[in-house]
Amino acid sequence: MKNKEIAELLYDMGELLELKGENRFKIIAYGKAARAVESLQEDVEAVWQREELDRIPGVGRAIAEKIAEYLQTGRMRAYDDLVSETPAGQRELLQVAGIGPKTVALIHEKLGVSTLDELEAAARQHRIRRLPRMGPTREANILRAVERYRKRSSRIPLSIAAPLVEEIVSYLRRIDGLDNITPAGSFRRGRETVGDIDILATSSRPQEVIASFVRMPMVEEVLGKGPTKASVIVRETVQVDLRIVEPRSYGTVVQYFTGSKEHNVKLRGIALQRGYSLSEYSLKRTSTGEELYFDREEDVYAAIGIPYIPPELREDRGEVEAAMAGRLPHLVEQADILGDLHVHSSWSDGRGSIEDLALAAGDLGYHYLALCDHSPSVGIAGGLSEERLQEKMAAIDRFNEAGEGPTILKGTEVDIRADGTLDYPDSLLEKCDLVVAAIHMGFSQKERDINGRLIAAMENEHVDVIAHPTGRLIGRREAYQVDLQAVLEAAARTGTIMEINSHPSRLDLDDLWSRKAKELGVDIAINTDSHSPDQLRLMSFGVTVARRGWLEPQNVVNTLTLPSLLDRLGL
Ligand code: DGT
Ligand code: CA
Ligand code: CA
Repeated sequence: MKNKEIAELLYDMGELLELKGENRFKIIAYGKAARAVESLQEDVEAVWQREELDRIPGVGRAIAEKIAEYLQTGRMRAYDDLVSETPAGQRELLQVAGIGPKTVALIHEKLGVSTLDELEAAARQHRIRRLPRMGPTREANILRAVERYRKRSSRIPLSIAAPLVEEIVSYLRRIDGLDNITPAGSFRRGRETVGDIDILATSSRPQEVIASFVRMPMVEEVLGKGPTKASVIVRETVQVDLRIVEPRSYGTVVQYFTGSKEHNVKLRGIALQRGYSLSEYSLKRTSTGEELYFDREEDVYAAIGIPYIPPELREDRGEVEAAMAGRLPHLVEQADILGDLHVHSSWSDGRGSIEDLALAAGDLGYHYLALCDHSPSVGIAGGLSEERLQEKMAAIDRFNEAGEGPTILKGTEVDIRADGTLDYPDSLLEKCDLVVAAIHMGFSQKERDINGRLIAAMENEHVDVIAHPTGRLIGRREAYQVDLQAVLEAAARTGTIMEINSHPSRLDLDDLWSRKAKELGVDIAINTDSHSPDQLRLMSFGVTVARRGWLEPQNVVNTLTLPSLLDRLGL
């Protein structure tokens, strides 16, 4: 349904016209039309098909034509013209909360301010407060709004979003009268960063749920609040939208707000071909106008006649076509994971003993766990000398002989030195059950050198896995210069396993490269790189990346049973 999209466009038109100093009636007409389209009870596209756009109260002839143009061509020339006439800086100023066309025009005329930076400088120098209708309070508010706008334009990493979602959802679940609840949007699809957090719920007492939501202790600002929805800011910059929806439409609403927008466009197209118009409220038979309601998302896909598409795939990357052809992958699940092949212990910089880690792994139902502590070069992380590694291997043998709990594999995370050699001699690596190799230093080398290091490591017959292949830390450190295509081809050639590192700050390989690995026939290990027993639970983030990369259990080595894994490792 394009109602919201068109309403936004009309609101923007009104603002841009006002900024331009256009005729007041024209400006008012756009605002009125925007509200009319926004509150329309049916799909604006259906009204257009009946050629009744100009019969919507508040929508005149001229605006009706523009809406029709947009529905037909996907563009509105009048809007495009206005946008190109308005300086980009001024358009950005309109996006700052509390700043409208009047203010933008005023500060431009009186202070020559036409960009965000100039506005911030003017506010800091107290030049805003002296303008008519301004004053110190307004000036301070503008400054805060600018700061918030700046922070808000950056996306929120999963490492921040995930615990917040968990906290908010468990808070809301405790409210009386709350029935269903689910996160939707990019969070549900498992994207590595989210723009904002969308939560959907059903309740017999929506008003009370909304009231409790905006009163949560973590809420710092309420952006908007209505009878069935509210938006708040938590942790300074994170926007959370809650919608309470009708139980009978829960399935279509969850489908709609899970997105992605591109997936939904594709799906609606397929629905139309099959005689249905799909909206967030219902699936309507176009021939009879009969509306079908679904309280379960699975039933929406079934009614359209295609298999259920898991949220992680809904990015319009071929999933709708695959579903129609009956070729959706059988995505790997957390329950398929039988062990973790990259875990640190208190022998190096981890916090758990062999026993602690084995216990935690047992709780997760794992069959095996590879303890991969650092090698000597990584001195700050307590890298083990050759002697210490031998001692640790003996300790693991003693633990396994006792025979309680998962099997501990004797591993190492050996550093790939700047010259591409490994930080332990082959004679020692040979004694390990599992050798994980990774780059920890020399990040600024040229791509050719980095690739040379990784490929040299992969060519060593003892190296089984390359850990966190790009070295990125989301939001903190860019990947080193690496040609992953060439690295993955080398992995295919040498039979080296590539890691999906599950730490929410790493997620490395990412979804797209994981999918590329699968296409090239490269095996994946989903590992946590845990530094304490509780971090073993981070596995779910890696599984999500794998699912977004279309991986199936057979692509992931740590879904193998212990004997098959040992076989794969040549043991
Ligand atoms: P984000 O928040 O930028 O990480 O991405 P999303 O996907 O969570 O997007 P958001 O929060 O703007 O909206 C949530 C979902 O709602 C989105 O994935 C699909 C649906 N949606 C929102 N606006 C539109 C729209 O204008 N058209 C369509 N088809 N779907 C929309
Ligand atoms: Ca979102
Ligand atoms: Ca949203």
